[in-house]
Amino acid sequence: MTRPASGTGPALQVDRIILREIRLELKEPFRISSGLVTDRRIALLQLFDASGARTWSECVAFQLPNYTSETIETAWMAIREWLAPRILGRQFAGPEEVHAVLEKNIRGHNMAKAAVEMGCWGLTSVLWNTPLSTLLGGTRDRVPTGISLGIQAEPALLVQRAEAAVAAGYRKIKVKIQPGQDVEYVRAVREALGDTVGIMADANSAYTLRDIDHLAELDALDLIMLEQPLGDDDLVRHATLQRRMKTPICLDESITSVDRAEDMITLKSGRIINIKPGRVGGMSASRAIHDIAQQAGIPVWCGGMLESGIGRAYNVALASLPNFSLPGDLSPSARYWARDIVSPEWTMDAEGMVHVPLGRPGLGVAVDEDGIEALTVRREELRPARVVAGT
Ligand code: OSB
Ligand code: MG
Repeated sequence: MTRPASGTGPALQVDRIILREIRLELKEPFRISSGLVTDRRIALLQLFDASGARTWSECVAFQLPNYTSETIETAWMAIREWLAPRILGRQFAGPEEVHAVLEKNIRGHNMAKAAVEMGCWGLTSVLWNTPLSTLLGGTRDRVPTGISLGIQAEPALLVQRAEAAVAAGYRKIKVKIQPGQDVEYVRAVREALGDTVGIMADANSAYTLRDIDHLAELDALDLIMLEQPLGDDDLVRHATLQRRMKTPICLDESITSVDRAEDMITLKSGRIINIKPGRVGGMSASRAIHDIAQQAGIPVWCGGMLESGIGRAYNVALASLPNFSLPGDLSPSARYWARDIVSPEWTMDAEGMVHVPLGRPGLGVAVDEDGIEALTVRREELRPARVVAGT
C-alpha cells in the first residue's frame, strides 16, 4: 500500500530534466573495505515542473560498482534511456505515485530511479509550498548525527579521528573495518573513548561465514551494531551470524527494497536497518521500509553516500521520521568538502544535531547554481519524447 504524501496541492508534471555530472574533491580520501573515494563524481538532476516550479536532486551512485552494482555511468544511461521518459510530460496527483511507474518492468537501477523519484518529492515540496520533511511525514525538527570514519593506516590515526569526532558532538562513531584491520582497531577506539560512547563497525561485505569466530570477538566491545559484515545480497548467512553474535547486525547493502526488508525481519538476518533512499529506489520505498520496521520493533537510521548538500537535504528530511531512532550518517558539509554547493552549508550543533529546515519548502537550502555550473563536466537536457495528447 502506498502512503500518500502529507499535504495537498496541484498535480505534478515534470516537463524538463537537466542531467549533469560534477566533480567534488573530498577533503580527505574515504576508504571502505572495497575501495577508495577521493574525487566524488556526482550526477545531479534539475527538474522543472510545467507550472515553473523547479528543484534539484542527486544520484548517489559511485564511479565504480564496489558498493552496489550501479555506477554513475549506468545511472546516467538508465535515467536518460528508460526512467526520465516514463516521467516527463506525465501528470501525477502526488509524488507517491512515481515509484510504481519507475518500477514497472525495469529491474534494478535503484539509485537512478531514486534520483528521479526523490526529485519528484522535492519538486512537489516546492509546488505545494510544504517543507520536504512535512511532506514525508517527518515529526522532528532536529536529528542526531553520527560520523563514519574510513579505514586508516593504523589504529592510532583512527583513535585520533574518533576522539575529535566525540569532541565535536557526534552521537555515534562508525568505524569502517576489513579483514586485518578490524578487532584491534575497534578495540583501540573503545579503549580511548570509554564505555559511554556509541560505537559501531561497518564491513561493507568484506567477510564470509569462515570469519564467524573472529567476528564474534567484536561482541566483547559492546558495539551498537555491526553493519553488513557478509555478502551484499545475502540474508541467509547473516541470519546464521546473528544467531551466533550478541551484537545486533544492521543491514545496508542487502536491503534493496521493501520485500528484502520484510525478508530480513522474517529470517532474523539482523535487528537494525540502515536506510539509504538511493539504495532502495527513493522516498516511497524508504518510508515503507521505515513503516514495516517500526511495526516489527526494528530501529532504522539514515545512511550516507558522501552526498553533496543536495543529497543531504533529502536525507535530513527523511531522517526526521519517527522511527529513525539512531543517529544517521549525516555529517556537516565541512567534513567532506572545502566548499559545498548549497547555502547555508549543512552544520551540526554542539549536541550533534542537524536542524531540519522547516521554514522553507524544497531542499530547505539554496543551491549554488553558479558553483555547480563551474564544476559541471557534462550536461544533458531531457524532454518528453513527443507531445502527449491533452497536455
Ligand atoms: O556503507 O555506509 C556505507 C561511504 C561509501 C560507501 C559506503 C558507505 C559509506 C559511508 C559514508 O559510510 C557515510 C557518509 O556519507 O558520511
Ligand atoms: Mg554501510
